[in-house]
Amino acid sequence: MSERLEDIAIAMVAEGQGILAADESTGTIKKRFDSINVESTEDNRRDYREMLFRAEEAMKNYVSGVILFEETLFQKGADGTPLVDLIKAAGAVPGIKVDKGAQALPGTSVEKVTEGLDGLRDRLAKYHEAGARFAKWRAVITITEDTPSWNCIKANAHALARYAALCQEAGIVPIVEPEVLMDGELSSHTVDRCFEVTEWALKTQFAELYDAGVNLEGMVLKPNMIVAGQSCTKQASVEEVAEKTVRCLKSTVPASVPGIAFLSGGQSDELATAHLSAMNAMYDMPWKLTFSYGRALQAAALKAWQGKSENVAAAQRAFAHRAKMNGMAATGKWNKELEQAA
Ligand code: 5MM
Repeated sequence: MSERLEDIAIAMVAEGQGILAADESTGTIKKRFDSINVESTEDNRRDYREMLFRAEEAMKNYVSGVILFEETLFQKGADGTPLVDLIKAAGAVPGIKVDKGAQALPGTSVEKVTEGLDGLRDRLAKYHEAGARFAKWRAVITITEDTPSWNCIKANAHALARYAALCQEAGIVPIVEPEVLMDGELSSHTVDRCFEVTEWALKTQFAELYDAGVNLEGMVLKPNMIVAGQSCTKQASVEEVAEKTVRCLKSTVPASVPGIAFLSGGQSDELATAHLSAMNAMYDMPWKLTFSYGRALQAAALKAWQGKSENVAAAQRAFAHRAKMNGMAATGKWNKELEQAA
């Protein structure tokens, strides 16, 4: 693999492929395992993720990169093979979540700022040595009647830009993820409010990236789509989400960014696929538009697995199906009949 940042970024958004977000932190993976009554032990986490990375059909054809939690980057499979080697053998790029999570922003009751810059330069050197060639940092922006505040938008954009510059210095491609939340208790906002806030966050983000000297050709953006909040009574159609998302991105993301890989954010598996496919089918864009899904790629596989070795093949098939559907969406070729046929 070439070591130029630009080439790594292009490989991460290769035609018909996308990124598997398997970087659930300890608390989040516990929640996922609780939903199938599996205890979150180190071995169970290893078995689950090893199962995904050994799902050859999905990994070789539709997965360009995998975001790992630190534990997984240094973990070995049951037979002693480092999990990173499984990812590389499938032709995908290993990546690492480097943020230390979103913490309460002083002076507000709901807003958060993502932490983790202290000591990041040293950690990045260690991650590069272990094989990671891209990284991820996620900021969360909450919409309420009074938020987001400028303080929240600015603090998160600034931290993301400092993180991105440190990554590039270490030979690691930064995924920049400013997520405007669609789920949670405070999520009754309209699709237009999501547009307005996302546009604000992304405009601020690219100004900060410019100030920090980040090479836009050596990064990938991971944004939310423009959707109504989960508890809003008026949900937008697939076409409206596609139109508003592309319009928002065209007005904020420079053409020098090679690719945009969406988060799913709590959308159902099928809607996350349908939205991505509609954008790619309906619009010409200067960047690649693909997926970097966590829940929308893993939910079916997790449910099929149930923590049992006899379910591994079925879970891998479920993962391969979802990965294929999203791979097709990344070229605008998905349709509902493909789901039904499966
Ligand atoms: C896989 O989940 C990632 C880690 O979340 P925590 O730090 O909360 O454990 C998360 O950042 C994820 O990569 C993005 O939210 C995209 O995942 P979804 O499920 O929104 O597609």
